[in-house]
Amino acid sequence: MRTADPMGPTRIVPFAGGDRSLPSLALGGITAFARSRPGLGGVFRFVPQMTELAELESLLRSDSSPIVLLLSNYLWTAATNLQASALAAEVAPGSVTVHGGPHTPHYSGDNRRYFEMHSHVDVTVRQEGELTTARILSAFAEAGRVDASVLAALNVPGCTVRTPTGLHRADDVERIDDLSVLPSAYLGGELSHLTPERWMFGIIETNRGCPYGCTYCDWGQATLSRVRKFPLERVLAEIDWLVDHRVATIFIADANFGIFGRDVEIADHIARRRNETGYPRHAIATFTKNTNRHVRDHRDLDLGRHLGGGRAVDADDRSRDAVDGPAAEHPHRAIRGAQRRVRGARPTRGVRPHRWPAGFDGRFVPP
Ligand code: B12
Ligand code: SF4
Repeated sequence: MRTADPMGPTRIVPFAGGDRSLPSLALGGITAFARSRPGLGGVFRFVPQMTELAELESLLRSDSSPIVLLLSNYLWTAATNLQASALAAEVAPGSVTVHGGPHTPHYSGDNRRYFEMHSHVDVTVRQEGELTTARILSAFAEAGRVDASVLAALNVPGCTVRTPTGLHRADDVERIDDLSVLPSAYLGGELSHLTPERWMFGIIETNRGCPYGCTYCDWGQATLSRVRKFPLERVLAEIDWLVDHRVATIFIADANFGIFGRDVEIADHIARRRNETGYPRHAIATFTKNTNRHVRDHRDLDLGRHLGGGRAVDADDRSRDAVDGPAAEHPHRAIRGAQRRVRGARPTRGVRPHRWPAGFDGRFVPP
């Protein structure tokens, strides 16, 4: 049986591997929410988010009692996260590794192979992670032990769990309808220790979900879903936090920025703060495609200029070309066409190129 160290609270270790300049907003939100749940703060000790393997290794070697390792898998973190997961299993046996995020295979066949290939993966989580992680920790707290089988016995939604008798795949988790229940990772200080002024991006979500269902897309595992909004005051406060912490680029993670009228106010806020302070230096958004009423209606206001002085916003220029151009009936064809016209950017298949900092290879060394 996997049992937590009876001498002290079990450590919860959020890890997004590889690069300090790319902390995981997802994990920040997940730990902020878990901390806010009654009872969990007293039972577990939340270690600040880590991005480097060496840091995790020194934590594990200094105290090898079992941990709950939360891993946020994106294309750029997945390989290091697997190393981290293997390390925890080796150095701190009895730990439970929880893999979530868009790069964690969630179709059942792919998911099964993932477990087969990586014997140190204990739990995978599909879709939004806040409720599921809080439920996982509550289950451990109630059972009085850190043991993946507890999650299978309780059939915790959204999880696939390795048990001694095989994999247990629970049903999908319900979507979080009211996003105001989620505390902000930035405002709650979950990421402050990771030197924000050196981040490549400060990501903000103003809403979640996408009403469309392009087959190749896994936008936050929330395609074909109702778009849910974060409270406007929170969005503006997060922008202020990023500006005050001199984060160079704000990346709006929405699938369809501009779909709501209030998005003009958000863009305006970014531009106003930039004019006052010089930050953010850049803002990047992916604009609403098929329904671009607000982008078009507000062309006089120029959403691009609002987002930060026009020339700072490369994504917006492409998008305006896209909504103006004859190819506007298909967002991706339009965007590819626009790419050819904007700053000599080379067209790519299906994915918009960003203007990466010179030498960008997935890692970013701040100047
Ligand atoms: C910001 C972003 C980037 C930034 C990353 C900056 C950074 N600091 O991380 C940059 C610009 C670098 C980037 C690059 C790319 N990206 Co990108 N990006 C995004 C974006 C817009 C937001 C990600 C995000 O933070 N969202 C906010 C968080 C809160 O939401 P979330 O990720 O959905 O997380 C939830 C769940 O997944 C889950 N979860 C996440 N982690 C964990 C962990 C645990 C333990 C649990 C339980 C749950 C859990 O809970 C979270 C909260 O509910 C997403 C699209 C989107 N909106 O999700 C694409 C996305 C992640 N990117 C994608 C792609 C394809 C790319 C590129 C490959 C594109 C390209 N060809 O250049 C490159 C990769 C470059 C490289 N060299 O590695 C894909 C998927 C990639 C993948 N499998 O990881 C996405 C999903 C977009 C899509 N087309 O579907 N990207
Ligand atoms: S519109 Fe964009 S975000 Fe939505 S499903 Fe299609 S590609 Fe994904």
